[in-house]
Amino acid sequence: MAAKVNENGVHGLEPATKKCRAELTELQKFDEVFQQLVDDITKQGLKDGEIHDAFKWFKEVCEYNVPFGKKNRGMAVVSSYRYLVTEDKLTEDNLNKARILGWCVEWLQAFFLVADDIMDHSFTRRGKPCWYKKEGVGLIAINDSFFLEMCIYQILKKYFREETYYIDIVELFHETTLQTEIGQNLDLITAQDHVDFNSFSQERYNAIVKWKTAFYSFYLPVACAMYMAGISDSESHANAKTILLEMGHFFQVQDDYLDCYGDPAVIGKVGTDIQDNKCGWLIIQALKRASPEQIKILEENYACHDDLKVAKVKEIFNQLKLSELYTQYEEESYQDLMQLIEKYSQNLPKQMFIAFAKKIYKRNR
Ligand code: GPP
Ligand code: MG
Ligand code: MG
Ligand code: MG
Repeated sequence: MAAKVNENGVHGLEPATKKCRAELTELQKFDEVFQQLVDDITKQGLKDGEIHDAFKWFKEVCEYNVPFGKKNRGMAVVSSYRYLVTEDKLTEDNLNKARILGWCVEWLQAFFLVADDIMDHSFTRRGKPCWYKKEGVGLIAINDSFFLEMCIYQILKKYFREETYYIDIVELFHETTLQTEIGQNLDLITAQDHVDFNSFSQERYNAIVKWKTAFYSFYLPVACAMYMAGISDSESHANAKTILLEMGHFFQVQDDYLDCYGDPAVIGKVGTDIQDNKCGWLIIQALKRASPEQIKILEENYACHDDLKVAKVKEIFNQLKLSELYTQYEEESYQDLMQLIEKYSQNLPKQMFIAFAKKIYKRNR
């Protein structure tokens, strides 16, 4: 599979060389910050002979795992911040801080993904082998995942410790990590060993996606921007959360759909949800619609690392026209979200939420 994400240079970041600063896109400016952060994290360790080798390894961990994603989450910090403050606050210094916070979200994502790929027995991520699949890495990736988490707090301490909102942000990252771990647990315990469709329900599905995805992917980036903009009251945060958790729910439905129906060359990963016995959106919809005969076939073929069995499950999904159902759901979900934005944005800028939503609806990767 072509490593598409890497076509822009060694780190897959947008090239920014010949343009003057004013012409750089927001993404290029965001990308420019990354290498500095890697240097901040690794500079001291690389100079210390005793631990040099560890930091040489960690530098590669960061460069392999952090910068190759879509960067929607990281960029959302910057774009939300732009919506939340008045023009005079949009100084290069403040925008740079928002970019750094955005990269902290990307580091959090890398920490989760390195570990998630081990737990989900995945093969590829962002068009390349998963980190743990690389020769010489294996289960060292567990320690690397812990290291990626700690990078967040190194960065926050260096750039934000003098800010009034420092503790809010640190606590936000802690709380979000716990929430995601709760969701990951629900995802994993609902998928244990043998097929037991009795444990799969729409309610369980809703809980899994809220906790494993929505908090960290949607509420976190906007909450970072809100704290940076001086918005810390619980009502504003509760309103933002209501909207963003709904957006996160849709996003994970889409991830589950793409796991089966997405093009691996485009999404950068090969789906494993059927093999892994996941309580995903497709199987939940299938169980609501299948005949007793179809349920029997699903029971016999779900949760097996066997291509023929996976194909039989997909055949039932096709018979039940789940692809069409998804298209319909996407449309309805977008309309529902727009209504939620109308109702809950209140003092917060509606456009901030709409812009975020537009980035994720109708995506194919
Ligand atoms: C997405 O699930 C959720 C995560 C990546 C959170 C992982 C949380 C940890 C505490 C490790 P997924 O497995 O469907 O994502 P993907 O399809 O990208 O593998
Ligand atoms: Mg997972
Ligand atoms: Mg996974
Ligand atoms: Mg998935």
